[in-house]
Amino acid sequence: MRTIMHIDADAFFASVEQGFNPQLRNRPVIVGGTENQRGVVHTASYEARSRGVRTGMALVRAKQICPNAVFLKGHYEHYQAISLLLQETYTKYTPIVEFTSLDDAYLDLTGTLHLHPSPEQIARDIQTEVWEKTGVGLSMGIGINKAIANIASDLEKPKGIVNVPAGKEKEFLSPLPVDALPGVGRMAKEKLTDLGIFTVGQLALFSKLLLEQLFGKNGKKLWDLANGNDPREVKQRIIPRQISRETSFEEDTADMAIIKGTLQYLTERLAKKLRQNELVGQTVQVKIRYSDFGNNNRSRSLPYPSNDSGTLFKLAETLFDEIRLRRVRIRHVGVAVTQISPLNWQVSLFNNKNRQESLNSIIDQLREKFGFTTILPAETIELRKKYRMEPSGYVLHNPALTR
Ligand code: TTP
Ligand code: MG
Repeated sequence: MRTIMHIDADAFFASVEQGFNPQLRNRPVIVGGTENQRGVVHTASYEARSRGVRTGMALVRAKQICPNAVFLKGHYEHYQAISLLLQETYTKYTPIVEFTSLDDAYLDLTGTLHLHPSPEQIARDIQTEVWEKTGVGLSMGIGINKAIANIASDLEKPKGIVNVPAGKEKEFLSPLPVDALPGVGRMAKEKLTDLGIFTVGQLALFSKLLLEQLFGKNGKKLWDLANGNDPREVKQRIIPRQISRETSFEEDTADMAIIKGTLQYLTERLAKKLRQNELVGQTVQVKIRYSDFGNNNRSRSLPYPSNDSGTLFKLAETLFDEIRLRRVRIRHVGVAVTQISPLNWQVSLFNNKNRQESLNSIIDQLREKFGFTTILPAETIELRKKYRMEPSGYVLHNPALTR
């Protein structure tokens, strides 16, 4: 029997802002942009939520219903710094911590419980430590698997601790509405309502076979969730601050086709890494080192995070072109992304599952099967003059990977 804890920070971005600036405490705070901007609410403090402000709402609308709110663009570096502190705190209790976004994580406590009085005590200790250090409240759920822990952590927000003792899963789930289950959105809920299914308990008693016919593969998952089963393991995962790909040229060069081709190739590798780990990055940085070891870096953010090599390279190329190149040969180039977040996390706000994404997943599959060089941007073909090509990629002179 496993003991899994799910921890989700309350109104994360807004709580961090309130933690950093005491004048914002107990006031409605909205993060997403200034009040006249066209964007949407990324999150709102609980003071603003009580007036009806929600994630995804237009900022203009939020201003109408909560005129005295403080509107902020947000400070991603602060959220990342606090996330790091959360990481440090959680890993004191178990090494098996899986961050699924900056503010939400699963802890597998199974192997370390004997060191502590109870899982609830661990929850209270973590909650107190994080609150005192950062002013961020945490909601936590404890159960025999990820789904139970996740559902439990959501029930008594903010600052709730909900423990579902082993064996009590069905009792716990049964009265909840179907959309308490992870993955059940508006559409699925409507479909289930049509079938006369309103609660998880009703769903658990429904025919598994029929659910499979109605919902395909997800039908089986849905039935399992409703019956309290979730075999997924907690995978050790933290969200990296930065992922970069860099290389030094064998001999310093001024050949633009080679330099840009290399930059594009590195971006291609970087994007593959992001997609492999189901991450997206919002800020792109280009790094250049000259033969006299002078450096030139330049970075800028995309309007929304991406893991598409074309999108990332377009910005990287612009940055490269903007760096006024000195009349000195180049010895080293690199590209990096920061402001990294998990892919699924942004879906609700930036719903752009499009042709490009489908194309990327086909490219990834082809490369998985036949090697990385099976498909490459035409411009990087220039690199064949310089580098040996193997199925796994160009054999770069002195490649450097950093995280
Ligand atoms: P959530 O944990 O979903 O929301 P929250 O922490 O603001 O509020 P709750 O108390 O309900 O947990 O997301 C964490 C942060 O991620 C949130 O503060 C803002 C950001 N975010 C986005 O940028 N885009 C999104 O689509 C969502 C859902 C969150
Ligand atoms: Mg949260």
